[in-house]
Amino acid sequence: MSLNPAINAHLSAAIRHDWDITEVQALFAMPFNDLVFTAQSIHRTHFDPNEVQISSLLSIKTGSCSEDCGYCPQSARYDSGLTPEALMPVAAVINAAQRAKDQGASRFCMGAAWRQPKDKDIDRVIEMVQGVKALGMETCVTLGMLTDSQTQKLKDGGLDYYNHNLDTSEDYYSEVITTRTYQDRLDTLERVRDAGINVCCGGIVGMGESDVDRAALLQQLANMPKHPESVPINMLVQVEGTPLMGTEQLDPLMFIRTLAVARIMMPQSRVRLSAGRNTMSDEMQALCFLAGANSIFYGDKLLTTDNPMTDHDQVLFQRLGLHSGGSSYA
Ligand code: SAM
Ligand code: DTB
Ligand code: SF4
Repeated sequence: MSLNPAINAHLSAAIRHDWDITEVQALFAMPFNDLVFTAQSIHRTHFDPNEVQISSLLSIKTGSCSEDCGYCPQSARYDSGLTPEALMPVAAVINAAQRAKDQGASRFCMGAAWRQPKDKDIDRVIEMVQGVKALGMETCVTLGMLTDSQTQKLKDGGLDYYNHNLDTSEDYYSEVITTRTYQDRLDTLERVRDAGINVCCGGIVGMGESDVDRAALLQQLANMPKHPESVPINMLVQVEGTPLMGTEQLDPLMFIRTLAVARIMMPQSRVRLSAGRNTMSDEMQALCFLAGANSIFYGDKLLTTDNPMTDHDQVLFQRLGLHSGGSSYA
């Protein structure tokens, strides 16, 4: 059987960093079956197709954030009913990491509701990183914008991954966040990359963005000099009190297309089916894995909102014949 030449071209293509927006739009416009087939075929040339990397999240500092991200329940500007919490003690974080490891997570991601950390905060976060690493887990932190010296301290402290999302396209960014710029995000990402820390960078869909915004987000990620090792694709979790509450729901098939296009453009990255799983059916998640997602957030909570229960995920993995494992080092 001969393949459609358009599919064949993608299957034999080298790793690229020079995507044109029209090429990305053409991927999104493919017939659904052709798109998912192409993504799954590429996935299989780089990864075990039945293996999913498992990360667990913990909010180590919750709420009272000075930023105005329109999706976020942790902004001090919105009344989401959240109880703010100061930076956690190190021992409590390590206990939570041990529980996540016991449940099957290989990476522990610690998130703080900061615009940017203070230098004294970095010292405590490094103690957390070292304690979690001592359990044999990979570490990831997401703390907001970093200075050069903070980035270097995290690298020297042994941090494996830094999460910093672009969230959306450059054009749509200012519709969602006004207290920092897209360029601020790119600058922190460059610092993290230059320091030799693995990059975890993705975005959120379902925020009312257009088709071209989703294409431009993936173009921006894939045209970085090196692809992020992890690419979290979040479906907006709508939280009461935030400005984006009530946004029109994204077509679930468009979410799957976004994962598939990410897989095609960043063949060696871990593409993570991230926030939003709590409202997705098992069948929808199965299609996400078929489209090339091979990482999830696991554990009953994301940062402040609900995620599927661990026993439900364990049954889903059994039903799909999936197993956990792997790291995102390509
Ligand atoms: N404050 C730091 C920052 O913004 O970089 C780190 C924590 S922040 C909560 C991490 C990421 O969570 C955001 O960049 C965003 O992509 C994601 N996020 C926050 N609220 C979300 C929501 N309601 N739905 C989906 N993703 C969300
Ligand atoms: C990412 O891309 N998604 C995670 C993690 N990186 C930090 C956060 C999702 C947060 C969802 C809303 C909440 O639970 O507060
Ligand atoms: Fe603060 Fe991060 Fe939430 Fe924005 S996404 S309000 S920076 S915690």
